[in-house]
Amino acid sequence: MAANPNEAGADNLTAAANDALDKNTLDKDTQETREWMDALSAVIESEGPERAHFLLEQLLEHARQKSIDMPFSANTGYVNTIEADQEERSPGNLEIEERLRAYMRWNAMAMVVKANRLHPADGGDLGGHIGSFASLASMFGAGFNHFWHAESENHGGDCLYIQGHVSPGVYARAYLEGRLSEEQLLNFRQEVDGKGLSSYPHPKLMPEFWQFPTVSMGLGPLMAIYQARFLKYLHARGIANTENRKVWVFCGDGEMDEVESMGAIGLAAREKLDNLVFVINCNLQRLDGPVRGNGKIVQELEGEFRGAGWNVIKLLWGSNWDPLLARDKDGALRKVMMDTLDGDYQAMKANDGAYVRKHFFGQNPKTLEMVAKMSDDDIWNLHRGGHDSQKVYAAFHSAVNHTGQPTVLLIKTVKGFGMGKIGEGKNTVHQTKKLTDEDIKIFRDRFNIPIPDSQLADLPFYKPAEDTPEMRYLHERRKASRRLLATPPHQGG
Ligand SMILES: Cc1ncc(C[n+]2csc(CCOP(=O)(O)OP(=O)(O)O)c2C)c(N)n1
Ligand SMILES: [Mg+2]
Repeated sequence: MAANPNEAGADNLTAAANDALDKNTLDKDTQETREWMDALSAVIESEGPERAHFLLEQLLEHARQKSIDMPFSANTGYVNTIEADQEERSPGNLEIEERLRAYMRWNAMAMVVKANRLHPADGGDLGGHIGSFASLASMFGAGFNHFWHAESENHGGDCLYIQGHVSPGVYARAYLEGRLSEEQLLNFRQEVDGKGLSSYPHPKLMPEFWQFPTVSMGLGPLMAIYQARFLKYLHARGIANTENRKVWVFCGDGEMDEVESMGAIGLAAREKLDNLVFVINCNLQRLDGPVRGNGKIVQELEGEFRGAGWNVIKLLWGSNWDPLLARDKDGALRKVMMDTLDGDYQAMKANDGAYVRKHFFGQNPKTLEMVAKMSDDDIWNLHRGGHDSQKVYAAFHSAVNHTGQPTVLLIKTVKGFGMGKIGEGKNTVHQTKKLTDEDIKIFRDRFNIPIPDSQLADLPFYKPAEDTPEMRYLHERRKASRRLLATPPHQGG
């Protein structure tokens, strides 16, 4: 028997498993433990994770039958649930989608900044938030372009519960589509004579646009569960064909702390509401600070939802992490990912590539070595999963095809993504509504918005000509939403 459990066969074990062995002072037979671990490693390597999962399920079931007391963890590693080689590929033109997204980011920002400039009588502090939509833009893009069904003769339409304070992003898309005018954008948050736009989704003020009111926070997730239940009821009773209709809910990670947000998740699982998709935008921040400085909100939510019986899909890391993870044979990188707490992740995003090298990869000589040939800029460009359109597409695809359970997508992003030093990962970003000329210039350059310096002071909205590939693509996607795929009834798609 090896005196130290880590002496023999250590290469076969992940760093986390070694760590677990180190901590396990109750281990009466380390050799036997290692044999079990080695056997599992061999199955994972030769037959893949699905087979390993199956065998573990069998063992657990067997143990349950034998009445063994089994503490159970509902958590998986701090990595993407969908393996890189299992991703469904997006059929879209990702380059065009990115450019369209850039215009929407610009117009959403301009709408909020102009509203505060134009209406100083309101204290120059009108609501509407730039940072939240900035973190969500890729998810809306995937939904509008590829998944959400508009109401049509073939389909009752999907139901969308949109996080209230990201309304500028939805208005920005509708503006490009020609469904809202510039005058309306200029009246954002000024509900004047029917010409303005409501701050938050408001079906009474804008009945042709919004389906459901979602502010105060917590109401969207709670109402959506009952909506999904009701759709199932209508179908089961033969009152309406709601078979293909989905209910999508967008919520903030801070919003999940409202008691209403998770108040009915047990019901959703019990009723097998596979017509329900929760998308939780885990930017790790709320109004003025971190959601969990000393913890991990994604892991916490994963445990709660899986414990309640939901299908959980985590999307944490963008595609350029894939080669690093593929090289992470002994799990050193995965362990750093798991050990780093949310407060530290936010400190990384509020700094730069050199800081990430030192404080993230520097936690272990092996991970530091992994990025030795990468520049600080390369390291900085290792994005979180929610900013990777391909991976967002794959996560949405997996969610809509899951049967028998509701699905929650836990998608990690950066609040204020692309806003640079004024926004990214800053505690103050939620309230950032006044940008200096220099900030605006940086924003324009970051997203290549074709507005010349001479016009920047006016902060014009931007819309490409109708015959450009971008606009043709946008209109084609909206039409497609009425045929088979994509887009909600009264909203931007
Ligand atoms: C019940 C309730 N309390 C407070 C607010 C004010 N409020 C609007 S957004 C926000 C923070 C939201 O944080 P999070 O849910 O993480 O969303 P994010 O903007 O980060 O996506 C707060 C406190 C509200 N709308 N509703
Ligand atoms: Mg948040």
